[in-house]
Amino acid sequence: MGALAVAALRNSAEAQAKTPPNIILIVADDLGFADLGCYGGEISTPNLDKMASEGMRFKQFFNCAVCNVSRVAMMTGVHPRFTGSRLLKPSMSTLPEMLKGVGYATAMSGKWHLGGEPTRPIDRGFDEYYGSMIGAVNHFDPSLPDPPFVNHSGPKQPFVHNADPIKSVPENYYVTEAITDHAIGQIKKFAREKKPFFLHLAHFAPHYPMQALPQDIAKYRGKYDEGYLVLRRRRHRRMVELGIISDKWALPDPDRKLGNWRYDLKVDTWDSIEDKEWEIQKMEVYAAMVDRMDQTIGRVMATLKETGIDDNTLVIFFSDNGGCASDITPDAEKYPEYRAYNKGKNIGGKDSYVLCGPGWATAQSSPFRRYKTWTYEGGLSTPMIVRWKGKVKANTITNEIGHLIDLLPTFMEVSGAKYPTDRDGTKTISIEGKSLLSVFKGGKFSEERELGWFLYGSRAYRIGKWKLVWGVTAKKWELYDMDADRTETNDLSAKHPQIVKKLTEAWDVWAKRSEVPANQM
Ligand SMILES: [Ca+2]
Repeated sequence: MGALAVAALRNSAEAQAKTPPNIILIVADDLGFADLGCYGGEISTPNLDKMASEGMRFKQFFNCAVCNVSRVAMMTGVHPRFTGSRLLKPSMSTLPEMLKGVGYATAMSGKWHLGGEPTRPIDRGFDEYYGSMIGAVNHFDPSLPDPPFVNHSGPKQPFVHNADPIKSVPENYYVTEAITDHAIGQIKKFAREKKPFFLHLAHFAPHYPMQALPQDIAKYRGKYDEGYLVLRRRRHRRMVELGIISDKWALPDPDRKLGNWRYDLKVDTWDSIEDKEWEIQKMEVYAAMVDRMDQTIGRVMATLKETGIDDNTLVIFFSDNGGCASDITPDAEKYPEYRAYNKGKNIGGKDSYVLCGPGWATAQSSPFRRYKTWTYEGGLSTPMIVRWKGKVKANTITNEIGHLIDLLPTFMEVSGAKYPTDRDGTKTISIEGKSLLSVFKGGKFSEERELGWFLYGSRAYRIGKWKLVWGVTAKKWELYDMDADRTETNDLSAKHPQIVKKLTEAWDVWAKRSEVPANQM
């Protein structure tokens, strides 16, 4: 081959390398660490499993333990700031705002949960939005209000297409399918226009209410009759076999209720439950919701192939927090109303409204302690799948530590975008995440990761293998060696006071920077 031919080849390779990839960010809502097949679950998720087999799975990827806090971290590349009425602040630039700076088209389908005007998706960088801006919807009709025993705050008309309220939905509507249809429409449009794009597909599944299509529920009838502890153990074993977790870590029993707080809930023994059918149905419907989400992700992946953009599209999937224990328990004031509302109804149908509860949440977040809102691993660990053909090696599992705040610097690096130093005259907060691109390519971080968490009085701080954690009702610092004991069963705080001191001081600095209210520090 002549020098000119070599140069031409090189130029073409460089040109290709310089074409920024399309980015699709798919987020599940309240999906636990152990739900997907490729993370040890028994729920049928062939499309996500395929994505994993064609890409990379993270063992240690972290969110912020609850919906809206995770979403602001994911969108901005910085740890949330906990003061003020809005999490998304003028001093924070967003993923779509940044990517538009290098010519990306942007669209979002699904759950926003970062407020109405002036922080709607269309105010904060998305050219196109279809979905609901509040935290939970009726999956068969997002235009319906909450039943009287739950209350999701947010804008008055949260269900919109761009700025226009949607007042009703067609027959046979199901939100998981509808937001997927919207996302696929956007992908096809972008592919025709040959523009790089950023698409955020934010599922409402499997967040409560437990509502799913009858044909999907039918697949799971009878699968959960043995109860949540059997499921927690079964998933644990499967995760060990898959190499997702270490067999050296003990599988703890569910945490005991330590105080009166709405997310500290008692997990009853299976034998003690009288109305087992009621319990079982919750998980059957939950599994069906995850199953349908996976089916629709299959449609998205097929669209990438059909439109010929499969090779240059980076697809990422994760969950915004661990399994959700939220429940209206028999001792709650609203319990009679809750049960009366669902009486005689087809559980999982449009007219029912059921929460999954703490028992199943401990199985969803197997093998870890606690669940959504807690800073133990069950609250803030998520499956994380990255697929980027030719860039991310197929069927790999990394043990590197990643966090939602890493997405923005990662997308900067892959797109060549610059992080704005100011937004409309407001100086922006400097990025706190690290690009994951080297990890995607099989590398390791050269320095120990350092990450902090705060939520509803729970706290945590991680430096390298050490994690310091404070449960809101445990009210003390616990120290764990995450290499030896990621299931947080062997508290080493008494043995290593110097490490506790170092991490406590680091948490204090982090908490000040993150504007944790002084009375909670
Ligand atoms: Ca969530």
